[in-house]
Amino acid sequence: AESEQPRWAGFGEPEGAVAERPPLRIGMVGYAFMGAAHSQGWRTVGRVFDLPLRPVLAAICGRDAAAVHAAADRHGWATAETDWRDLVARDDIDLVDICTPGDTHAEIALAALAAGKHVLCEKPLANTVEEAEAMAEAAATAHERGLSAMVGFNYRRVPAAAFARRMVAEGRLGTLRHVRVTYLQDWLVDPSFPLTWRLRRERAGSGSLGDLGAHIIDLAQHLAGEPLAGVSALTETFVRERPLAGGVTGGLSAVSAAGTGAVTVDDAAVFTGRFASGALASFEATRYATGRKNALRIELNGERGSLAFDLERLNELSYHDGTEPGTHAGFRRILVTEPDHPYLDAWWPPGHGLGYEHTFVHQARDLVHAIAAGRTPEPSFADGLQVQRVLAAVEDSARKNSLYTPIAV
Ligand code: SOE
Repeated sequence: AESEQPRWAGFGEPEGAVAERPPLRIGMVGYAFMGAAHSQGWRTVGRVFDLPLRPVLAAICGRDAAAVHAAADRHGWATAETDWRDLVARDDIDLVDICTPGDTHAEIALAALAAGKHVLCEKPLANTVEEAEAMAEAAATAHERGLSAMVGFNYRRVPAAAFARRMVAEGRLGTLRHVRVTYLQDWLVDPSFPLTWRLRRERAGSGSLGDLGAHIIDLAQHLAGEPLAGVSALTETFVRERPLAGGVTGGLSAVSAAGTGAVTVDDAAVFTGRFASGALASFEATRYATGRKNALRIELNGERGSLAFDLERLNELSYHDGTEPGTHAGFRRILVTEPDHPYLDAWWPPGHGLGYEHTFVHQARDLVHAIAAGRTPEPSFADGLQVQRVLAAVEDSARKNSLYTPIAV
């Protein structure tokens, strides 16, 4: 419910009888980077937003007993499990939150839905289209039993990105002509960075493409309000051998090495696409953009105006109103921190700004509302499957190289 007055970060009077809200008991699988981010989301969401259910951090799960107990203690989970099957079998868990590498998403999600749990699954939904199809089908069936399943494309939940969606839907850009997206990181530039699970196809499905490309495919389609109709792609693996990671499999953590192993995923993907409406799109996903840390940038150009967003300046949106006289027109900065902007009525006063972690709070908020209302959450497993199909099309196009025309020397 939207309050008439903003309640800065829960400082106002909560609406309704808080004590009477039924609990939503969460069991989370995985406790590395995404596990920490989701924990922040679940821990914070009920303090900031008025929710119909009360999230409870019931159990966290990971294979290493000592590490998972330490994670439970650090992130505020009541209990710990070392086998996800035990977590899924518990009747005091209502929702299973999957924060593991892609090779386990399908198995855990299918078991959780079959056991009557709601599911939140990290992106990309799966490692293959076949797995994603099974997951989307199971989610659709489970929905008839009152269960909700959501995929974690958290960048939709940056207030500026959500506001950009609203502006496009209002028609402020008119007919879209261009969608230009890049997602640039640089943590693989050093060739001595070890071979972590993200660099192995059997664990991660693909490389920059599934990790970063999935985000920008989802965001581009979400902002444009329509799916891609086709793609043409190039992918590359720049460093094909890397030191073996000794023991630790953390995605971004440097660890000691013993020998080398083959990188079996793409390091970078560059592709173009066409929306059904005819708008053209370009995409770049790489971990080799020296100096770029988490630069997700998107620009949309339409007949009536343009919008640009940069995740490294995530409280801002750049907007050009093409209907203004040329003498006065130009890109202007909208500071997306007003209570009337998405999610911001519950946070801090204008200008105080949010960050990366708040996207996980908003994701939790939206999922709790969908569960309470019996609605299919967005992005749904069907949306995750559609992104998986785009990822597969990109790989297929890159493999065939069919539209790539070499220049004569
Ligand atoms: C690593 O490249 C990573 O953590 C991704 O896996 C996340 O999805 C992205 O949000 C930030 O970078």
